[in-house]
Amino acid sequence: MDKVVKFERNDTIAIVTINRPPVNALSAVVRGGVVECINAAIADPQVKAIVLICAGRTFIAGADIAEFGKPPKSPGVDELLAALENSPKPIVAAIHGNALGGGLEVALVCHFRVATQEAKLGLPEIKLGLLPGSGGTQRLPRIVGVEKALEMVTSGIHVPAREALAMSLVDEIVEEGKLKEGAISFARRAVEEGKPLVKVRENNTKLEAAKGHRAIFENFRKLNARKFRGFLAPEYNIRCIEAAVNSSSFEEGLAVEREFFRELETGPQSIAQRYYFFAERQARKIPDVSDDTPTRPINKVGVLGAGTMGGGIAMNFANAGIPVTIVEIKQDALDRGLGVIKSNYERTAARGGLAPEQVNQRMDLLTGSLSLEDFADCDLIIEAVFERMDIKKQVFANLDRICKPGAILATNTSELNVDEIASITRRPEDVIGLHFFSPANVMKLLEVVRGEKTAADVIATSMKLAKMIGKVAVLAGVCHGFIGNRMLNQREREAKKLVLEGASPWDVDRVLYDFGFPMGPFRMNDLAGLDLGWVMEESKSSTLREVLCEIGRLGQKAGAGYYDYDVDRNAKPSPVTEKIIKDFIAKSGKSPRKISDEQIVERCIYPMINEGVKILEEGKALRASDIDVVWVNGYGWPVYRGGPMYYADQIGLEKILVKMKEFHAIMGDELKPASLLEKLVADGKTFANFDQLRKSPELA
Ligand code: 3H9
Repeated sequence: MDKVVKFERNDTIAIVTINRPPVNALSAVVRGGVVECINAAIADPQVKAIVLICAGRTFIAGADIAEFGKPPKSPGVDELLAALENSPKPIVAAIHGNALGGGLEVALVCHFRVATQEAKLGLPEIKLGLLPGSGGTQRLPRIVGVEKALEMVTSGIHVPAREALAMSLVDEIVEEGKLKEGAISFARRAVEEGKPLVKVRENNTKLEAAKGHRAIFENFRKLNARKFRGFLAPEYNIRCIEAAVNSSSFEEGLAVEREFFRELETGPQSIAQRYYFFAERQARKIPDVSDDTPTRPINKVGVLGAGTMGGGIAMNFANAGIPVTIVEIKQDALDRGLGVIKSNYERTAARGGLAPEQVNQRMDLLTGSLSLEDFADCDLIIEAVFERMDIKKQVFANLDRICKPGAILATNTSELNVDEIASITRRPEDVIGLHFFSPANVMKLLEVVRGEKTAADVIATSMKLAKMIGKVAVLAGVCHGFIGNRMLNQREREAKKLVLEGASPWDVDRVLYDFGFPMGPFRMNDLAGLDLGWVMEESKSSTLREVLCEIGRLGQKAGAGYYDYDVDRNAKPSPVTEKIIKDFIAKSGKSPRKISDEQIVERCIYPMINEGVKILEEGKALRASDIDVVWVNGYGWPVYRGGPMYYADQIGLEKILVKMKEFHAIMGDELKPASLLEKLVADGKTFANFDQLRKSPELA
């Protein structure tokens, strides 16, 4: 077997190669191997300079996340960094793929850095609820300045090599495929020219400008308050950069970083976010669809419907360079749809997110048509038409007639029965649900809905394609509302019931906002429009929503819904809504009761979790962690709470069961505890145990 870290010599240049797939993470064996090889290179009198390089797809992508929270193994990262930084011979980090987190921190203690054009560099620890814990917060601002460093550590952005060069984060760009030669040549030049051995820690020039300017940090906090809300790590990252600026020595700043890192690492937010990191990757694995399942080529996509959903879906593929045919019924709807897409791209370009020529390149990939027949040469067709079974069936009968053999026929339905839709075709094995979330060009989640007869290669292709277009895919089975909406329906129903029991819509919204959601259910309903699916002629004044619609309070767009809205769309509690609620309660003959914030959380969240368990027991989700991935990506569940099923494990399944039994006794069968929940509690198990058992059935 190949050594994890290998030492070789090219004349006077030592090459230390890390080969630890998949991403050369800094696990103990890597750290040990690098220290050993660097020491060997230093001791070798023939060696004048050293190149640190990685095999496989990437440079070091960070610390080994699986090692966090476990007893430390020697040598530690600090020992490794010291060996590199204090080397009396120049060390050149040769970067391809990604240099992330601890990987970039390693590169920053090397005396020089070269990178391929495609390489990306960043400190993404924030995404794990952490901060760069090996000097990154102290060294980065010394190279790129305080403002850029603040932005990089709090966003976790991966900076492309060209930009990194402009910020002096790398010293030279090397031709793709010639990294080793380029790094060796750089190392030779460093020796020949007697380049001084740069120690980033010694350079304070870029920090001086920020010294004593507290406003830089205050403004940054203010500007990002909304984005950082609820998270601990952004504030700790900022404080570390402040420490870099204001400490009397590098070591003092480093000590601050170490202390904050330890606090975050052992805190509940980072533990939840690390769980989530692996959950997202686990979701790609489907037990009966092996990784080597052949996939179908997707060179052209068809999208039926140029409305908000269809347009957003089409943009995903154009962004990935895949041509799309968009079909609409009427020319004006098609023109409008394409116009909206163009202005979306133009807005992104105006913000600097796209080069102007890219707008045209992407628009050129989109072809509008009024004829379904134009789907004949598409490899994947996604329909985004009105949510009605009869309409969907008609569409699929046509697609079956028109589309070439082997084409994947996908429905974007958010709740309809995919098997029933598939049954109208002669090829149900080619039919799948691809449930995008609105706005489809922005939202990361894709529920991939597997029909009873969907072929394995259709599933494998859909999962692969999702990654290609930057989506996080989760496999769901056919059931009403699939994973996400099926659980959301529980929350919606209970929130509305709570309001008729005495809680105000603003109380419910405030509690869920404080829990970490971007907005509560009533604000969300107002935003979506209360008239969604409502018809005046059929309205019976039997629900709060119906009454609001009947008097024209259709939501934010009408300036009034559950809330009143001012011209700037700020929401204010509405006395009109309050009066209607009061009348409803009076009519029911019950008295409003005082409902605590804790009760609101329990009533809104526990039934959702209970529904999640039912989804699991019916096999409609593969794992509890898949449900968490759906909720974090599609419904704004705060990632620092892991997801609803992870959250349930933290508060204890027994507590949830007790409450569900209470709700069931008072409110009937729609709140009946799931039998799997009862079983897990009886066995003293958690959802994490459940997933573990699924992974290794022999343990069950
Ligand atoms: C850190 O560095 C802290 C320091 O500041 C201080 C230390 C003291 N560890 O994502 P993929 C696995 S914190 C362990 O599908 P891609 C991943 O689970 C770290 N495992 O590939 C998956 O395994 P499996 C800072 C890791 O090509 C496989 O690799 N760094 C790690 O789509 C492939 O991953 C980060 O946060 C890891 N660090 O994307 C970077 N990284 O096949 C985290 C990956 O069994 N990583 N794995 O499911 C990434 O962002 C992406 O993996 C990357 C590649 C962009 C590199």
